[in-house]
Amino acid sequence: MQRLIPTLRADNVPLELIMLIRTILAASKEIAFRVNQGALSGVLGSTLDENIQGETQKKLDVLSNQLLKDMLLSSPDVRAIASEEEDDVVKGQDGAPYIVAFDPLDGSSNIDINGQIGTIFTIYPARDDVAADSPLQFSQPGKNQVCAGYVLYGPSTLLVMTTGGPTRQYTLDRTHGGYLLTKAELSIPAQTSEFSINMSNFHRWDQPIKDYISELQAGTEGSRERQFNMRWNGAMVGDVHRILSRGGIFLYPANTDEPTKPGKLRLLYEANPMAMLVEQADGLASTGTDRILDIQPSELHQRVPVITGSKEEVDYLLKTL
Ligand code: P6P
Repeated sequence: MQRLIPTLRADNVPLELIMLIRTILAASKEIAFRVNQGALSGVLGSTLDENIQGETQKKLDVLSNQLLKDMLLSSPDVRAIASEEEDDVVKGQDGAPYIVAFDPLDGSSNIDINGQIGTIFTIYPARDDVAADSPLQFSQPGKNQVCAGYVLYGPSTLLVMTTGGPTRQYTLDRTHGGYLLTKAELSIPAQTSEFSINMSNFHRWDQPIKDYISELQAGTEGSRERQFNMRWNGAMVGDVHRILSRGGIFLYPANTDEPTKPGKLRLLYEANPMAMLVEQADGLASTGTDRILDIQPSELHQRVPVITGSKEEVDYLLKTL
């Protein structure tokens, strides 16, 4: 099996970007170790603090964020970073070529129940027309991303990543500590019989979304040509990985009773990287009205509704909205 670096070289990825990806993955290996140690590493449970999202921070959230922050800010290739766990942009090296945004541990409510969790990361070219630590560094549409990926801490530790070409999957080989290529080109089936949504919010959705989900529930007893099943991981990284692996449609719609909060998922370090991974694997990623990768961000921790996955199923829903 091929190791990671030769595949990046074969994809003509610039050396500075390869070095930056290696830095991110070095942090991921330390996080994977702590996650796998679980209660033995003393990092389960919550802190007494909240992040800017108003979410109680888990000890592993804080540890993962600090690991990534320390490693990235010491990289000569990083001009600035943004994190779900940081209120503001953090300045790196003046003149460095890239900026990095990340959700250090997505799905952290799964930590204490040994569920799937993951690190989501995205890399953009740094902007020379604004200050290194300006939030405007990250006000670039997702189509500007030069790399998007996640590390899924599950039964095996998987890296799923694209640098603009195919979405590839690598598995962490613990014997020698490297990521080995295990799927050269992920491709999402255009059709699916599996949907992914938090049904407890049903009463809060717009009517077209309610009608669509009710249609999936009815299956062949209604207007659809097949029966549907539902999966909800509570961690976007796990749900999107299932969709990249076998198809599906994932939805986190806006809740009508929260007009100032258009959905729960953050554009910069959740929706955009996942949208790039899905599109490079033949899927679609929309807010319901716009292609996610075309959105011009207006603020660092901006939230957006997300509908993503199997092309024909996403298209079918978008036509009803
Ligand atoms: P809910 C995790 O907190 C997250 O940001 C995503 O990873 C996940 O898809 C979603 O929130 C889960 O939200 O409302 O089901 O807890």
